[in-house]
Order: sequence, then structure tokens, then C-alpha cells
Amino acid sequence: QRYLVTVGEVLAVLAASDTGPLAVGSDLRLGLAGAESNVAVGVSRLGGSATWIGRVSDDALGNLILRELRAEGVTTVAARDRAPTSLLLRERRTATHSRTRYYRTHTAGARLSADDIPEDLVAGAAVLHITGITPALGEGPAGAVTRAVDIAVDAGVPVSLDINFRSLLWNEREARCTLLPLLRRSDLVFAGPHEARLMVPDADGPEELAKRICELGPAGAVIKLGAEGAYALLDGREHRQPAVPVTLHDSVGAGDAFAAGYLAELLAGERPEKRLRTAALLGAFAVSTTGDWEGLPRRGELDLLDHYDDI
Ligand code: CKP
Ligand code: MG
Repeated sequence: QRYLVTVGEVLAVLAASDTGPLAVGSDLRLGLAGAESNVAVGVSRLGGSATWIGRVSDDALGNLILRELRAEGVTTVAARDRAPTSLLLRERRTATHSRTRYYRTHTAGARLSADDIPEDLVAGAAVLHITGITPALGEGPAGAVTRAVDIAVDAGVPVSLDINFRSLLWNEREARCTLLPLLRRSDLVFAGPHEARLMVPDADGPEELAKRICELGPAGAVIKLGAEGAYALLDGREHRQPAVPVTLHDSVGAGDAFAAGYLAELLAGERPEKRLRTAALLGAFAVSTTGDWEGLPRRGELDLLDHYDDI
């Protein structure tokens, strides 16, 4: 069976329900987040097979993470760890401005290492999806990602890389140093314009950014342009994908949704046009619903939509 495999960390999210500074008695909504697991869930909901590799705490949140991923049909390969689950605190400082803080050092996910990557599982995948978040978590997680890429490249498994730069985890120079070698060995790269410029600093505009990324090795580069859609250069061919017009509700998770849509169609053997269209549809679902992945559609829901205007 053709499956996607990904490596990462799932965090517990504590999101303030109300605006203003946190106070004793504030409501915090419990959720789960993590770019790689968001993609795995998105692919699974579209009928694809997805396997997530990570380290999961033996605490109550770790149990919740495994239960939720499994309920979404994602295969989990997770060593249990005595260290706690990482947290992401989202404070809604004002109606339009939220403040994020990570608590993800000395946690289970940060203790991921190259030894956690099962060779057969990666070598047997149809695609390996990685993001720039996991390598930013420390040497162990960076080693795990590199190991996964080593196995994939040796086995001829295509590697998909979402740059996903997080300034809370590292600076631009560190990100470039660590991610460039991974990018050179990837087949497909997803990036926003700023993220793309981190990799090819003297390039500008989606066309040039994609072209310069492909010159480094990847056969495909997809530059995500938010409400402007996406520009993709795939095997030397240009594609322009308009965004699906929706009312923006919460943009977190849009990039992962986009990647999930694209990769699910890749797994299904669909052509680039269909991959990009589904990617845009999933991005639209993500921005017009609350939560990082909860609003992602199932395959049946997509098939009902003949027209973009339907959502
Ligand atoms: O680039 P995206 O907005 O799609 O990524 C969102 C995810 O993993 C979110 O779920 C969050 O937990 C994170 O990125 C992160 O670690 O920042
Ligand atoms: Mg992103």
C-alpha cells in the first residue's frame, strides 16, 4: 500500500477563549497541534495512508495525542517517554492579535533521535514529508530528520519539505544552515515567499524563488501566496493555482492543509493540476475553520464541491 510517512512532534495547545491578559480562572481550550501530524491527519481524511513517527510522553496528554491520531486513522510509530508533552500557549491579547509561546524543551518530542526512525518503514513509503520545525527542536530531532532523509534517498523515496520557519525556535541563519542541506536532497519544497527567501536570499518574486530552489536540486517548488493562491514549478512546468475565496477565520494550519491536499493527491496518483486544486481547497478549509487541523475535510466532502464557490 502507498503511504506517506512523516516525522515530528505533537504538542498540546492551551488556547485562551477570551481576549485580554490571562487571569486566574481564564478559560483555556485544550487542543493538539504539530505541523507534521496536521499533514498526516489531512492526508488520512482524504483517504490516503499516513504514518507519523515521533516520541510521545507517558503523561495524560501523550495518551490523548495517540488516541486522537489513531482515531483519525493515522498510523503512529511512537516510543513512549517519561519526559512531559510539549505545550503551546496561545493568548488572545486583543481580538486581532494573539501571542504564542512554546514550552518544548526537555520534553518527549525534543528527545526524538535518529534511533527512533525505523528503516523499513521509511524505505517502504511512497513519500517522506518533513518540515523545518522538527530540526529546530534540537540535535536529536535534527538527527532523526536527517536519518529519515538518508533512508528515503537511499531507497529512492521522494522527500517533501515544508520550510515552516519558526522564529521562536531559531534564527534565520541557523535555519538556513540546517535546512539547505535537507532542501538539496528533497524532491518537492513548500514555502511561503519569506521562507523561500531564507533558502535563496538574493531571489525575489514567486517565479524566481521557485526556479532558484529547483536549481538546488528539487524537481518541484510550490510557493504559497496566501489569498493570492500558489505558484508552482514542477518538473520544469509552471502552474498558477488561485486561492479559494473564503472569509479568513484562523490562518494557523493553512500551510499544512495545503501540503496535505497536495500530497494526498500525489499518493492517489493524480496530476499536478488536481494536486494543486485540492491543496488550495484544503487551505481554504483550514483558514475558514477554528483549530489547526480540526476543520479539514474528508474526501466525501471534497467530492461534493463541484465549484470553488461552494465553501
Ligand atoms: O504553517 P502552519 O500554519 O500550517 O503550521 C501550523 C503548525 O507545528 C501548528 O499546528 C503548530 O503547532 C506548529 O505549526 C508549530 O510548531 O508552530
Ligand atoms: Mg507553514
